[in-house]
Amino acid sequence: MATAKKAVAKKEKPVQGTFRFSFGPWNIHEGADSFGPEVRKTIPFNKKLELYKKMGFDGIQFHDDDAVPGCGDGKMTQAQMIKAATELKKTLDNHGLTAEFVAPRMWFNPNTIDGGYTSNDPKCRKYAIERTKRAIDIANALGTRNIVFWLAREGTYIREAKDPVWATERIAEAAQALLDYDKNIRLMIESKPNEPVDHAYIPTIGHAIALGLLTTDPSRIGCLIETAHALLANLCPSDEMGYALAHKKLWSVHLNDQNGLKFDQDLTFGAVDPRRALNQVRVLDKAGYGNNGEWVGLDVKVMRTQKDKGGLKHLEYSRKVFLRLLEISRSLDDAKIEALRAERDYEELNWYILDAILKK
Ligand code: 3MF
Ligand code: MG
Repeated sequence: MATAKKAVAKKEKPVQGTFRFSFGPWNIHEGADSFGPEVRKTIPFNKKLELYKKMGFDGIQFHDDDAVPGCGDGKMTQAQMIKAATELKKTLDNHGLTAEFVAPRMWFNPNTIDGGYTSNDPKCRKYAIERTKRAIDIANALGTRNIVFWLAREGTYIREAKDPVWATERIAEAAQALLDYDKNIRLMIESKPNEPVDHAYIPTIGHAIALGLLTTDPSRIGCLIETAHALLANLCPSDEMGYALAHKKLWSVHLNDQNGLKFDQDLTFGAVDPRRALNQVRVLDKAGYGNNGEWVGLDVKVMRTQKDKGGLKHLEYSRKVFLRLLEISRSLDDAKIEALRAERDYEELNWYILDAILKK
């Protein structure tokens, strides 16, 4: 029996993940929020690059204009953008860093006040698609085929502002145009249910995966799951990851933490609920996440109260928390867990997990 054989083989050598860490330059920031100005000095981009390896990170995530400043303003030619990205690739190589993805940061541009792909204004929709094509050019120059769609303003403040069928079709049309533009790239949709808009289209990972079915190449549409975004949809991040993993669609993650249904906090991974964090690490590890080159991205913000000197701790500690939880997860006795499941003794299983987390 092939299945029984597989199970035995599995027991001998359990599947484990391979974990390499990444973050984006925006995760080291000056601390401005909607109600107050910056509180820390700017760390120049080139200085940030020097910090990655020192902190144990090998991958860098980019917005298009992190990589090529000003690329969305309509003042640079396509050739100039590619040239700038090619130069940056050399700098990354010198630092031993790999570009994980490029995401078009459209939400600051006047053309996207009411969204890009779903704007009611055709000129703005065109801007969004053209800008994303340039993000693809930049990604190619940086040596990555991953394009992230965080659909910031693709939604509404009042439901009557856009037709939801039409809006879904427009997002799918944009995705199709991009898949057609470059036969090698793949799109990773980073779903989020709200903020900055009241209701975003493609609010969960189920929506993200299903969107692929509206294109001619669903195999090139996957997702990036952010802990806080799942929690803002009142969903369990590790179950969301499990769902995406079952579909072979979990191509990146943004680990962080979040105190309930409020603004997107991007707290240090595990800071609110270490058990919830353990379950995310565990589902990734058990599914062999990273064995096909997927990265562990940390989308975390340092507290606004941190002084200049402490402005990197959220990244270092998020990585540390991940690795500590990985140790805990791998120390758990799978046979014991199976036996407790079979016995339906979930109280004992509950204690087993709590005991592992709270160990002195
Ligand atoms: C917003 C986010 C974004 C995305 C980033 C990459 C600014 O809640 O999580 O961070 O992660 O734009 O697509
Ligand atoms: Mg994110």
